[in-house]
Amino acid sequence: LKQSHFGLFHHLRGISVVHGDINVLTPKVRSYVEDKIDLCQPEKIHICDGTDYENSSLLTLLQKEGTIKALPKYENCWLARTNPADTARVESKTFICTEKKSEAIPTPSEGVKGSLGNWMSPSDMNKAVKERFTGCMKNRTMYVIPFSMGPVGSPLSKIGIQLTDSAYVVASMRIMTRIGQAVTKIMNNETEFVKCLHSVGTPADGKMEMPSWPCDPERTLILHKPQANEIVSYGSGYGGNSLLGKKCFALRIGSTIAKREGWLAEHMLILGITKNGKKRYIAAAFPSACGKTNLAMMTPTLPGYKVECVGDDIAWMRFDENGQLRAINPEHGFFGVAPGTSNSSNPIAMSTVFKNTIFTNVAETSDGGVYWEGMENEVDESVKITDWLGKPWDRKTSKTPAAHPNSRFCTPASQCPIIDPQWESPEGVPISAILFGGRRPVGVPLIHEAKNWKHAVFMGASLRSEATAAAEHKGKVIMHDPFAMRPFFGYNFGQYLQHWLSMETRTSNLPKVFLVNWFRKGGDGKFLWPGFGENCRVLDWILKRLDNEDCALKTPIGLIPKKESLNLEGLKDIDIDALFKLDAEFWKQEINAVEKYFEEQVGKDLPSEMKEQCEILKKEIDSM
Ligand code: GTP
Ligand code: SPV
Ligand code: MN
Repeated sequence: LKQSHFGLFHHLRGISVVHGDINVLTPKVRSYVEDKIDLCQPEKIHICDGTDYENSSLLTLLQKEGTIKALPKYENCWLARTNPADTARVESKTFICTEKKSEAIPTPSEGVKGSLGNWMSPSDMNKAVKERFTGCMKNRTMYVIPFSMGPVGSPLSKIGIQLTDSAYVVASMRIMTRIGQAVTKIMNNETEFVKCLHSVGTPADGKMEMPSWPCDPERTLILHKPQANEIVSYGSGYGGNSLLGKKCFALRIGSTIAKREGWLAEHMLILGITKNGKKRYIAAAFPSACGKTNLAMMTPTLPGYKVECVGDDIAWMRFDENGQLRAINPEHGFFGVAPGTSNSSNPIAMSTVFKNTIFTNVAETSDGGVYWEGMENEVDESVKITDWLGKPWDRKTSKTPAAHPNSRFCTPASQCPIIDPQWESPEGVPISAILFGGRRPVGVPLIHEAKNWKHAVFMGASLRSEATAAAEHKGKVIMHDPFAMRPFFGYNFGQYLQHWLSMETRTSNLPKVFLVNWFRKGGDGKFLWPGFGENCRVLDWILKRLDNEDCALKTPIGLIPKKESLNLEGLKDIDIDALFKLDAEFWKQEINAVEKYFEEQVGKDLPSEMKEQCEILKKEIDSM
């Protein structure tokens, strides 16, 4: 027998295993892999062990293929440029596959197009998979990535096996999740796992637009089969489309598991905040590109506060035996929006990302570094810039952005200087408050508190926000984005609401819930609130409320800070009246829009409590 670098040479279904040991795979995993080998017909198999040796050989390969280039200004940092047709999640090509359509999505009214997810039947799914995947890995390597969402071995964690033909995906999954030997070591044949199949694909005509970034945008499809704990993703190498542990597993499949098992899988950051030696944890749901990473890593401007980061995108939460809500961050890295990140807005991210990081679709500097909108003060004007498309770019004359608005850094969470000491705690951190938020240029105050749990669920359900570059939506329209989860529900949103409402029966210790809006604008079109580190002033008010301080004023829409209770010390030129102004006309329209949305989009699946909340609010607003 020949000896390879890591053990014995083996074959799976006649295909040679060029790296890793097939004996680490449980019989169930092995049979899943064999099935997909028959379908995809790869040239080679590579079983990921997660070692540094493996990672550096993959990075070398990616360089050779032109997918990434080194950024010599930093330590072990890389720049990837994608095919310009593959730069964000594609929500229109993302489907939940169940026997009955009503399990996956609510039934919209006659003539209305549903916007709470897409459904596909199992037979259509099989057909779509067959069409796209048959032979799709010819001349390519199939990588087998065993990974854990959550600390390896934690009772709250879940395991996945991702098969992919992209080394970029392997290198990114290694940062975003825990992969390799650590995971296979704790698996036995009883261990359940989520099946994740991914291929960047090959266009039907066989012509690859950009050989360094293979993809098939025309036929891209991201499928989820909750009943089988299965994900199938074809045609895209980008972020949430290809790093299947993230949105596909941790949110879409995760939310269906959570519903079954009685917990919550949410699009939320988790932060710890310490004031006068007392520490609390807060979870917050904002839609994509609306400030989670920034809040999770914020540097408080007020003295005496410390913020620490548990996670910046996803929270898995459940009530423990004492009725305390506890959360883990299932991820192991940050896939953060680059533009807007700077030493003034997010110094913590800036001190996290300049080692061991893969940057995607940012601009490049002539001294071997990176550049994006927001870094104007960090890069000398004499330095030449190449934009995300690889073209020369000039600060003064170029009309397009240097970095793609959805360009990202993919960086290990452990490098974050304020990573919370408890961030990998297997039991999770105790959550005292939940925040919802979005981009609302008009009408919505800086902060208000929910009156009770049903109102809190209503607040989440009626969340709206301006569209961003994180998906394919165009323009600055205000979109409904309930719970910041609209693109990520794994099952019928009506049942999701029911699940949230049912939390009231699980504990007598519910977290307090708030809605924040950093993005309200004045008549001059400028943000009324400085945001970023100054958001600690809003967190400070939340802490006061958690201590049951009498600092809240009742309004028709909820509780807002009493005069003087929001600490504005040292802040200049804040138009506090404009930040908190409640306009009856605006709120009438708002509640009407939400009511219409519920009726048209959720219909008979809407829990009656939501309708009741609409009625209560309408009455209160009428008395404004
Ligand atoms: P996803 O990773 O897509 O889920 O996004 P996210 O919610 O983590 O958003 P992120 O923190 O990356 O912020 C996105 C954009 O919003 C960046 O360009 C930020 O600079 C900007 N932003 C974040 N916080 C604030 C704030 O408090 N005020 C203002 N004005 N902008 C902010
Ligand atoms: C988001 O869009 O919410 C993200 C980026 O966090 S992605 O991984 O593409 O989903
Ligand atoms: Mn996100």
